[in-house]
Amino acid sequence: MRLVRSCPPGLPEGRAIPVQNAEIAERLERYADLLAIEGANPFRVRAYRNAAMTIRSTSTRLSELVAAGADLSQLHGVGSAIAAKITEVVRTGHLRALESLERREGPELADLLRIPGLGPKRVRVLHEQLGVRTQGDLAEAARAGRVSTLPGFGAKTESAILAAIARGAPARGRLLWAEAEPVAESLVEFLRALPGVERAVVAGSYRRRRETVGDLDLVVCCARGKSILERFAEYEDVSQVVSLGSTRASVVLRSGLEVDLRVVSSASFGAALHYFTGSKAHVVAVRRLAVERKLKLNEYGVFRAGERIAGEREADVFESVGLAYVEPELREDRGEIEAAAKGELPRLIELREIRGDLHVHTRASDGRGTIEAMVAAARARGYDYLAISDHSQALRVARGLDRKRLRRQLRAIDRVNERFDDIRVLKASEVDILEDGSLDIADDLLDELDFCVGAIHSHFGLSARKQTERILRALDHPRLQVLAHPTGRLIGSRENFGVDLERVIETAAECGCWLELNAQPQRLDLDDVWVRAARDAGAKISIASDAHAVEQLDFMRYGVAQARRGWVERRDVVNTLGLSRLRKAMRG
Ligand code: DGT
Ligand code: CA
Ligand code: CA
Repeated sequence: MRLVRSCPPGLPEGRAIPVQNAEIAERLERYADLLAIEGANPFRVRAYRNAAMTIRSTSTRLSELVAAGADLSQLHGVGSAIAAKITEVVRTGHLRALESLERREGPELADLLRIPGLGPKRVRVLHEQLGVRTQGDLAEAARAGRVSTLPGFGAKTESAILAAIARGAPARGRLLWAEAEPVAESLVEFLRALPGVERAVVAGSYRRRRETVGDLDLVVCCARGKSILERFAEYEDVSQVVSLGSTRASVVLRSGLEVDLRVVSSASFGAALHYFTGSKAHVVAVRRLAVERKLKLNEYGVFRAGERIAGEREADVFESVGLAYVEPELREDRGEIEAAAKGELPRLIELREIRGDLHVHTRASDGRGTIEAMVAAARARGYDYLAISDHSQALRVARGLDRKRLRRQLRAIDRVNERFDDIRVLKASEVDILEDGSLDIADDLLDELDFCVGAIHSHFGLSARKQTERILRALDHPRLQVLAHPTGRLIGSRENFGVDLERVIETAAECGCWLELNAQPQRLDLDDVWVRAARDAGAKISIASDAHAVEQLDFMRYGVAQARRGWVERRDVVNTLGLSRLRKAMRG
């Protein structure tokens, strides 16, 4: 395989496979977590987190760059200190700075951050005052009532902590879809190159574009099944072969990801693809329809009295039970069967219908690209408009722009607009919604912007009632055009900060404020269920990359996938409009 051939001798001891991007990113994130708990400079902490994010979302293997002697500090967000750490992980498999911090503070301290409501500051207090180093220590201290005696912790927090620990740490072991993508693509590429393989498709939750995947399920159509499965088990990225039969095999990859592979004949390929794409609930519901028609449906095909009437093509499987073809993203048994029976499925939004991006950053705040670079990248994607929306002054850790710097940026945007007539750069700001629901930019300055994107970046711990009131008050402001990442969740690490989304959606629909579907792979906020609720309530959606570097404009496709899972159509999404219709769609 490409990856291994290009890798020089001198891999970390005991390893047959180069260190992967996800592993490097995870180490940097852990290091950032521990630095944050220690109270290190927030800029430094953020630098590590941003670098980790970049590494997770790049398809270039850093191990290959290191092997080629490339200058890593050329990567966005990677300075010389971080470059040295990446090189160390690739060459040695270790990150000494992290390991010495872990020795000092306890290897599990950073895991406390996974408990909802515990940020670095609180973990530091728990660690310093109570000597807490693990979730077990914390549970013991909470049960003994010691947590509620600490400044800033009450009885409520104490019982919330206990409840969270009892529920178990939030989902681990699921990979973000975006992290699974390079793994899945390499595998498919490997399989398709094997002799006799006609088709190889990743089914399961990956094909349904769920935001995270538990494992990968591959369906391969091939004449020589057994030998293909043996070759698959020898794939260089495999660390363990769980099972190996004549039609199926399961392996674990070095990244920890499990892969199931089924080999099927071409006469069954469509049926197998449908079966293994799932979801289980969807397949069960389709099978029920088959039974009503006195048909038998399984992974080999659809049968009437023992005779196969469908199986080669997935669309025929649907047709045989009286359904229109259902896109994989909809197969969750959330009404798609009924809609397909009535011919009322939505015509889902597609990436090529996106005309611009309404939320991106530049190096003026915490982005890595200049305005010019971001605009060039947007033009390369054929966008009609791009909104520059750097942070406002309250978000100091992101170098938010004060009045003077924002005005300077607006003039710079004017100059860029004079140069191009195929794209319009819109003047925006990602304005902090302050604790009381007011905006972090004065009205007279807001008047100079094309529109503004409001966001919550502080006071995550307010009660649900206060948090909701805070956001409703912000929505009341006639200049607030988009509510960014409405729940604030980070997949796997931070839950919705408690806001009553139903009320927010209803209010947004009424007042004409758009709701963002933030396409960052760790956010995807609103999620599929809420974006569908927003659409059903008549709220308009802005699918936005929130790009902090030029290549992150491509996050748009993750947002579009999540929107499709939420039944979203072109007409629901404001950034499918041309510029003048977009302007007309704005508030007041
Ligand atoms: P995941 O891996 O947790 O992200 O989610 P899925 O949906 O990929 O689930 P997985 O990997 O367990 O199974 C893949 C598909 O195979 C699933 O969506 C439907 C089908 N499947 C697996 N096991 C069963 C089963 O016991 N009954 C039925 N009806 N279908 C199954
Ligand atoms: Ca799966
Ligand atoms: Ca599976």
